[in-house]
Amino acid sequence: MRKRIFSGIQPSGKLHIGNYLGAIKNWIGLQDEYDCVWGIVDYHSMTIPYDPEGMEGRVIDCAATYLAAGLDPKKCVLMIQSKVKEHTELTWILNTVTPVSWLERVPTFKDKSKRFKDNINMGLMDYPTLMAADIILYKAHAVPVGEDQLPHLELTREIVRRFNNTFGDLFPEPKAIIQKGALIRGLDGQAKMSKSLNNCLYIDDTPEEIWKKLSVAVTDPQRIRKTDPGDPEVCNLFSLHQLFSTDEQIAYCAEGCRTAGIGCLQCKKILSENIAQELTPIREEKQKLLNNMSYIKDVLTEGIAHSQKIASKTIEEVYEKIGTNYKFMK
Ligand code: AQP
Repeated sequence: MRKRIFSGIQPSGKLHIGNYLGAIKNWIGLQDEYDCVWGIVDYHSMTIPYDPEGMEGRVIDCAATYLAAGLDPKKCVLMIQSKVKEHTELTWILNTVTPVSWLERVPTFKDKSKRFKDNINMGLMDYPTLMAADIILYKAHAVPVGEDQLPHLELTREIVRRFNNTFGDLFPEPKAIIQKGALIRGLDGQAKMSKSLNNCLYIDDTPEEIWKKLSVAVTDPQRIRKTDPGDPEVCNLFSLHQLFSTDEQIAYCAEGCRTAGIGCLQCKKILSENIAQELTPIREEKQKLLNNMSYIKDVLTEGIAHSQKIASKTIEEVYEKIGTNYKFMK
């Protein structure tokens, strides 16, 4: 029996290279080793203000991006969270063992409460409990996550411990799989790249758009003129070079930056070409997929049916543990 993994992305906008490098690209490498369930976690995306009319389009876009980037439905399961009702049902049950104080201290809740002052809703606070339900519904042993999601996963582990201690052992404590690209900063070099911040390079961006954004992106703030030597270690774009460029190009840019041998624009040009080279086939494949909606529908229908089977079995076990498997009703 292969170990199971669950992870997902919320369809809160177009997916960016943080989602690609911190999640999808790593998931591709895990498909052969683990029994993988990849979700489009639409209920998570309702925790900040959103456009209901655009939800369907964003879900389709997310599915097409997963497939175009290389997630293979012959090797993994692709599903939509809201279509397997046990995700929210289990969330309620987990809510009863999750102290409010655990949720109040989550960094994302603190950050988003500041950013969305007019909409500090219960869902925003309860996001990690829904995430815990997403994962343990499939009894996942591991979760590939970016660094930003680590506090959430730690909370999942605490919730699992609480549940198992209260009702008896049922769920494994999922471990984090942290891989390359664990934290991609926005092009302003400040916060992490986020769909809800205007700081993204999207997986869909054309070579022209990539160049337009990179040409004005923040580098080493101390390097004002081309003749100033810079420090690649503090340059946000250098960290992207390490994920997109060859060893020779990385060495060339690092040396050129330190000695002021090359300017930031030269360095950005190399990076821009490499990113475009990696993203263009994905963008083109995605376009083809979007013209073949019946295929996307079939993949998701099959994935949802598969997920449903696992979820139904787990929730029956949960009923048994929590005392709601009423024999007199049988
Ligand atoms: N900047 C990032 N660097 C590395 N990994 C990232 N991930 C997201 N942003 C980065 C990884 O993508 C997966 C799912 O992310 P998500 O979109 O569901 O949630 P999010 O992190 O809240 O994404 P955004 O873009 O910040 O969305 P908004 O702005 O709508 O809240 C996770 O594995 C995550 O680590």
